[in-house]
Amino acid sequence: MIDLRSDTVTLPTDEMRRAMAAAIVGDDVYGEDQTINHLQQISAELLGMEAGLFVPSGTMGNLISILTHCQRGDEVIMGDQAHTFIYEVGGVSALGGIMVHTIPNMPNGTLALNDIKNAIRSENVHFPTTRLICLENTHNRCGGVAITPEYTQEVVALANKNQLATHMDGARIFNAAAKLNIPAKELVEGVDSVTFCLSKGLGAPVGSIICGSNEFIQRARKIRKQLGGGMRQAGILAAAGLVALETMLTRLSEDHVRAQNLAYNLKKIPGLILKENSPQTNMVFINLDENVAKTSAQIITELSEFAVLVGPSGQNGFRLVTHYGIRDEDLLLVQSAFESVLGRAF
Ligand code: TLP
Repeated sequence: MIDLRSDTVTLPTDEMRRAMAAAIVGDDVYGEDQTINHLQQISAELLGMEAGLFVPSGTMGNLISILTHCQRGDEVIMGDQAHTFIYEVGGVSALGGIMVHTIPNMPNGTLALNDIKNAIRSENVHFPTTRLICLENTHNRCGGVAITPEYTQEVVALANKNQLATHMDGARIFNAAAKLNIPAKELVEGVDSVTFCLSKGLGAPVGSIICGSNEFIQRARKIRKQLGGGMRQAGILAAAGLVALETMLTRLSEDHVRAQNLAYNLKKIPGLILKENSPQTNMVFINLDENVAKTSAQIITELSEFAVLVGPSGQNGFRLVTHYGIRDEDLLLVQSAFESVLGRAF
């Protein structure tokens, strides 16, 4: 199978499996797992923050972060295309009683500063209290686009001026760093908390890290426990995360090049329209043109008969995500699978 549905499908490398088997572990609820402590420390250093916290998933990382920043009835401002708004099962509202105030994401993944300003509540007995602004980098639904540090700094300045906190869903922050060719810490300077994922393009089987100040992470640790996310000898998992940080960061730009090559091949096929400015990093977004007599769902099913798996995007489109499990020779097979399926579709 050539699996382009997501970079979450990556399997642990042999080196990760060896590290997992050899990991020194302890009870992490007591803070005694050396491997987790090491991973948290390395992660915090990479992101230029004081402390880190190992959590099972990106979804839980965002949830814990937002619950740590906000009280029940508080409001968080985020984009209407944010992963946290669309794909995290409404957890912040269901579990935290937190209001989500969405404003439109610009096509480049940012939020217009004016829209943020207008969304911040003034002091009034009727209003919820605005507490937090969330950004996402790279921005998944906006095409995997990297958000620049200059933009993030502007949002941080606006947040500071209004005594608001900022959280970055940095599930793919290292893809953004690779794309912009800068250290990841520059992308979160001044941000109060960030979640990044080890189990996407970095290939670890499980886990994400929240980074923030010592005080923030101490409170986040308690909320992780409250949600049932306090794990015991999870250094077994953290060991793979350490290998991910040691070995996978420098190769992410290979995925970006493969996404470019894939897009170049596919856009030549009649019936496919590459989304404007795609790809930005490791995600290719393609739509069907209106002359194609099949739905994208039918095409996805037919592609699977050629051992090619792609994800849906919107009503009539696809998302193809490159990762270290995709090799150069796979790209031609994907192209010919699309040609075969679309050749029968007019
Ligand atoms: N995204 C997944 C799906 O949930 C859509 C994917 O295949 O892209 N933030 C961002 C920006 C994400 O893209 C994801 C996963 C998460 C958070 C959640 O991470 P997990 O899946 O570890 O909970």
